[in-house]
Amino acid sequence: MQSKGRSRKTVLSELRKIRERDLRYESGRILCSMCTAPHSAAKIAHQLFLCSNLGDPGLFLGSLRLEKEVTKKLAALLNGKNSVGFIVSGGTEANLLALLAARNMADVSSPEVVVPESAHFSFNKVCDLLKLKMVQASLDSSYRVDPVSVKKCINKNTVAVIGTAGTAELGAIDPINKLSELALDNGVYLHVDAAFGGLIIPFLKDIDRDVANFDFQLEGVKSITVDPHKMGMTTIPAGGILFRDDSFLEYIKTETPYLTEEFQYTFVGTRTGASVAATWAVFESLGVEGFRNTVKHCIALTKLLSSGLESHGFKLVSRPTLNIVAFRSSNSKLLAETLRRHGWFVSYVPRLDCIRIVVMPHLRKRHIMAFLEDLSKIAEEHNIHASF
Ligand code: 0PR
Repeated sequence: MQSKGRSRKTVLSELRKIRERDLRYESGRILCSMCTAPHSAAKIAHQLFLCSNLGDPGLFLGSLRLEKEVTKKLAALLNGKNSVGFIVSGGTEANLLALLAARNMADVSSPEVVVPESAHFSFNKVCDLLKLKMVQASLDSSYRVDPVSVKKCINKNTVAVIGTAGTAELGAIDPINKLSELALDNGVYLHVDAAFGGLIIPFLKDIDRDVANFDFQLEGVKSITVDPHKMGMTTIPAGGILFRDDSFLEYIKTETPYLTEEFQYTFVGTRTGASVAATWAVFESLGVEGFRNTVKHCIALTKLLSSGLESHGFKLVSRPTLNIVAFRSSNSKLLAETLRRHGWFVSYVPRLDCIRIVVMPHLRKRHIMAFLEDLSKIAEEHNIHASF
């Protein structure tokens, strides 16, 4: 650090310059992210609550009220009549809290968790931290976890089964109803990772899609991850964890002797109320109708993109259920790298040897059309074939 401070003007102008190096969602070039540009009301709300710390909620009663209201709204969307929860740092922390509850409730000496092969990598971190043995269940031909494989993985050490409603790689929805039956039959905890899908699936039935139950309507579901900082269009950090009822909180609480509240339930101590206020602002501004329209927009663009890819001869890995499109070419890794060099940021998924595109609300029809045009040019120039 330099000995004397610089003027506010110089500091901020330097920051503005540095920010030019960050990509902007509005450019339409970010095709690999599950985050998006925050809603305009979210940006203002975030600023308004910049000083709020939900780690010591007794000082920030307004922010605490907003967190309660936001989690209540999320719970209502996911049919959790008695659900309680928190807005946390992200899906990773939400998954951590769920498995912490499951592990502490079960109290077995060598705990194991059954995790689909398609589960998000946050479970690797969580299992490592919580010293849980991760047992992988295999997938069926549509990349959903196979309940027969899950059943085989369950034994006396199993403390939880994980299902994903909207996998990170393909947007696939596991058969949560089957997992719920298995969980109930075997007396194990079922956690649903709907970090991405939780703010899409509830609005799909209003479009033209019939998606099976994945939420608290199913008795076996004990907790759900649902992240406002993904399809919730709020500011980062805003992950969400919901438990079926408040009895689960007993297993994740930590005493905080000298704070304004007696216990803390999140992993992170000092945590912002700003993104909670931002989430509240988005929910109030959009309502169900606004979310439905956003989901409609993303699904329409997903269709445009997948049919465009198919008409160029590319093969889809699977028919998109949500707003994620995955496709293959004769050299998907090279194609992804080359696209990035041309300013199109797509993901390459090694496990499936494919390119993944997440069709988020910041994308417009013109971005999809421009991408498809560049894609075929780039593929041709580099001798990469759509069909192979
Ligand atoms: N569960 C699922 C199903 C997820 O998709 C993710 C993140 C998580 C849990 C973990 O959530 P946090 O990252 O909030 O802790 N999925 C995205 C992904 O891996 C995260 C992401 C977001 C990646 C923006 C890139 C990016 O630009 O694709």
